[in-house]
Amino acid sequence: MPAEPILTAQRGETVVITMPNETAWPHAMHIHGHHFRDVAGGPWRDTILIDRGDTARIAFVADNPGDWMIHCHMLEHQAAGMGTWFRVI
Ligand SMILES: [Cu+2]
Repeated sequence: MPAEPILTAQRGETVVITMPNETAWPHAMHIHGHHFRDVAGGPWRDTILIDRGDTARIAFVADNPGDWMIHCHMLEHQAAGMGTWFRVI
């Protein structure tokens, strides 16, 4: 886990995260503490499956103060390092 968050958001700020999958495998990216939507539309989620070669662009309102993980929900991928975190202050 990195020592520093990938982003720090003010409470109430809208956060957009772009997640390109440049690997050879799909990844089920999961965010703690918040629900998000694909910016293209669709339901509220806490996990989004990103196929190889695809890019997900998600948005949410950072309304839950704390330190929150973003990681692949395929736990062998997380164990291999596919995890990071963000902060809401
Ligand atoms: Cu993965």
